[in-house]
Amino acid sequence: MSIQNTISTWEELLETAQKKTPARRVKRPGQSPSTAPIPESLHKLPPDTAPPVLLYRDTNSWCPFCERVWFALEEKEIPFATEFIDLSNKPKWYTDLVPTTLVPAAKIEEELVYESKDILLALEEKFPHPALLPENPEENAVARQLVEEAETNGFRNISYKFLREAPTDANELANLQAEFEAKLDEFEQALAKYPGPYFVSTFSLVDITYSPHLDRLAANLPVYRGYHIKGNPRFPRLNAWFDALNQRPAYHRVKSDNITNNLLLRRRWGAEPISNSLPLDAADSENIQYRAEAAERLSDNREVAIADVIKNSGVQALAADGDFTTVKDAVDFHLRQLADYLIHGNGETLPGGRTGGKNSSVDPIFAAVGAIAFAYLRNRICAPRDMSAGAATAFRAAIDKLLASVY
Ligand SMILES: N[C@@H](CCC(=O)N[C@@H](CS)C(=O)NCC(=O)O)C(=O)O
Repeated sequence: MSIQNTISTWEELLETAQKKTPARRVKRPGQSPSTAPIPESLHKLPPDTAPPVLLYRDTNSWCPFCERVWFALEEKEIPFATEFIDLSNKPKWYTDLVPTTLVPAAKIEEELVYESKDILLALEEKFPHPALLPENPEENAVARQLVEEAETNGFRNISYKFLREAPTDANELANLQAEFEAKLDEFEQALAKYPGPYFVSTFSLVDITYSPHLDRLAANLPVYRGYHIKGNPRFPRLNAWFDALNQRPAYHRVKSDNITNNLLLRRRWGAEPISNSLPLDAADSENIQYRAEAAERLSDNREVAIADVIKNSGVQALAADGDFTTVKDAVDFHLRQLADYLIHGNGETLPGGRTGGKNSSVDPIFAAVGAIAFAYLRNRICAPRDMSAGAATAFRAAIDKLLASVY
């Protein structure tokens, strides 16, 4: 029996994965990104009706300001369509349309709004239920004030400085850290003012406004500064706030995973990691829903994934006499192995293209293509651009497991 036949076909893998998860995306052939999420509430629209909101956001889904708007749309269950803007090559129609030329922008019932804060407030006005600002007028005013202050209180500048600047001496770094911690102390105090884990007594635009930045910092600071927000006893309320966010399904749809955030910092700003990434969240890695979602994504979008690996990972160098068939077969096999492992877990796959049996041999070229494909995809996938953060974590954890047994 040939190696290729020892693992299910793509069609079988897709069918099994789809039985295990309702998660689906829209395919966008020939476009970037190659898939797009489907808003949770889209099914509420009558057929052939345009969604009331069109969100303009970045193609890579890295933009924290876009994440705010997406988070609010999902929380408020507003059906929306998305137009992706390539920030490295913004189309003229976009720069003509939006005075700042930045993302996000939105058309809300045909009216253009830009600046994340203004979009959030406009959504609140046009779609008041469920409310993301407190009903109580006094508390409502406090929440609005906190949303305003998020743009002016210097928190983003101070945190970016601490995270990204390359200080010349230890004192300077200690000062940046102290300034940053003083800002987090202010959050602790703000979070103490109302009952419950959020900034005001209900989940609100304040939480939405801060979550993308605090999330990125919590992922990046341990790796780039050796500094931990999560688990830090100085910030118990902030930690309880993260835990509370984690209970919200909408948050899981829109957030990035730690590795995406870490890679972004290295690729976008050339930051040098000083320690390894945080361990992959074990609960997400083992979560059968996330594993099935990752397998579904890979199986459904396999043509794009395989073409990308072949074109960009370097595996082409392993093609003997320019014959790519073997390389392509090896990539195809290993990705099916990955999808199969995600669906079935341990014991269902033969690692590394072994033909079976205790002393079976490994074809080193076949295994090398697999190892490259796995290592490439581990860093290639990006959440939530390609799949949810939980699925991306399960995907990377499965790759680690398979990589450990390629040879
Ligand atoms: N204050 C703006 C900031 C938006 C922003 O900085 N967007 C970035 C992406 S994260 C952008 O559009 N960058 C493209 C550029 O600078 O040309 C908001 O809150 O919406």
